[in-house]
Amino acid sequence: QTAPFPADFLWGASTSAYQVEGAWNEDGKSPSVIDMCQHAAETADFTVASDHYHRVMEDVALFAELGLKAYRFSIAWTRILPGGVGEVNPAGLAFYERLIDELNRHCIEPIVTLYHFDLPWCLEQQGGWNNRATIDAFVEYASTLFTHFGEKVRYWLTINEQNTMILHPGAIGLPEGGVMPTAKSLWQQNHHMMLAQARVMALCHRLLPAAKIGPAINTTSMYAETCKPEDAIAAHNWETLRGWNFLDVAVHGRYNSLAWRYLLDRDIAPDVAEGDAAILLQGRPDYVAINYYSTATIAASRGDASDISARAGDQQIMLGEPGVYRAAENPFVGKTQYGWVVDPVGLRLTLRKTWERYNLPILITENGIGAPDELEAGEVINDDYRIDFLRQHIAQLQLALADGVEVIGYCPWSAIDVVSTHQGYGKRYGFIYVNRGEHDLKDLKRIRKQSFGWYQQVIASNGQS
Ligand code: BGP
Repeated sequence: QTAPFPADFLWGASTSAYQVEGAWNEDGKSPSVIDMCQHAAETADFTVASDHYHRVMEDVALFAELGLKAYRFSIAWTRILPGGVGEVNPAGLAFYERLIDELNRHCIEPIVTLYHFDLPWCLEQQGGWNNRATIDAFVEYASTLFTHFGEKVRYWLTINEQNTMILHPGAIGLPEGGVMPTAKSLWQQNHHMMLAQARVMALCHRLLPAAKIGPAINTTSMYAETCKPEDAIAAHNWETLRGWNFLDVAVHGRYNSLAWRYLLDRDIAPDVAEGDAAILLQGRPDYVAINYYSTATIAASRGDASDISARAGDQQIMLGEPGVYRAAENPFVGKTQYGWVVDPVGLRLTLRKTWERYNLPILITENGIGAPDELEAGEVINDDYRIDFLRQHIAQLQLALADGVEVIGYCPWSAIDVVSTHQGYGKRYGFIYVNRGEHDLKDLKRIRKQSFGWYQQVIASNGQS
């Protein structure tokens, strides 16, 4: 039994500023933490990326041809407030104004992420998210955007994948010479981001009553490896710690009690100042955004280092946590060539659980498959695997709609090829190919992949293709 997609369903696609724009030091932009990270020498860095900054009109024209109803992108804080706070950079505002105006002109709904991994480096040098002053800085930055773009943007996202930043900081990159922060420091940063998010949601509602704002977490369901009760407990623990913990604070304004216990038991709970509890209660999201790629399968911990799987370095791969869970294999799902579990049914399950838990509309802000994507003769990119992947996920999304889940949009990652967080251009996700190598920029030409024409049909038929 399936349900039709709502007439105003937001068929979209996603990118983030630092992965697509390039122009990393142009027109007054200051460096972000990403610009100061050490990147693997064999993969592309983020200085040029897909050169979207210089080709924004051409790219939006392609998004319009694709038929997008929505485009989810992030704004680079470092273009708007190069000092983190204080003076506004008119050139930064002007760039996003052009982008937003052009999207609106094509009736493409802009969905704006305020912050996608790229904290201004100057703030990082003052302690970054460990410093409570960064909360005020984020509110000031958000307020600048709400004031400037409030008339033109209806959908806002606060922080992209806060859980990835806290649980897998190494996957995004550590600033040059940086050491991995301690767990205590990471959970303190998390607390400050939670406070910042709550204040920004409240501010949005006050300044822009017609706008909608929500968090964007990498959410996924966890399966127990067996029907052994201890495996079920481990899966429940990890699902809570990795996902619900973050959304519960955003939606209910208080920490999840299981997660808080976990932090207390390990002496890594954040310091909470007087008044923080009230701040967390200030802002309630209008919707929940989820980035969904994979599920994970979890077994009871053995309580020692053998819990940690030998594979490392990928935020989507659950590695194990001694005393909490052990990562297990699932014989019923597939895998991408990067080892990411492919589980379309898991999307339906995750949507159902998220809906049941929060009863808020859900926007899917990322979903997709990374692959090398070969450019063949005649400028053909045959990415049938992407079509298969997305088709199967859309089918499950449609079943979730029939289950009664309110899903308002689907924005696969990514609208156009972007630099992968740590695997360069060897791993692409876009509907539009960008002709560049890891270090050889070639001509950066935009070429429609096979999936472009397919997704065009999906959108044109409102999900019937
Ligand atoms: C998400 C991030 C994105 C994006 C995507 C794919 O976690 O929000 O920024 O990059 O994953 O990941 P990757 O680039 O590591 O393949």
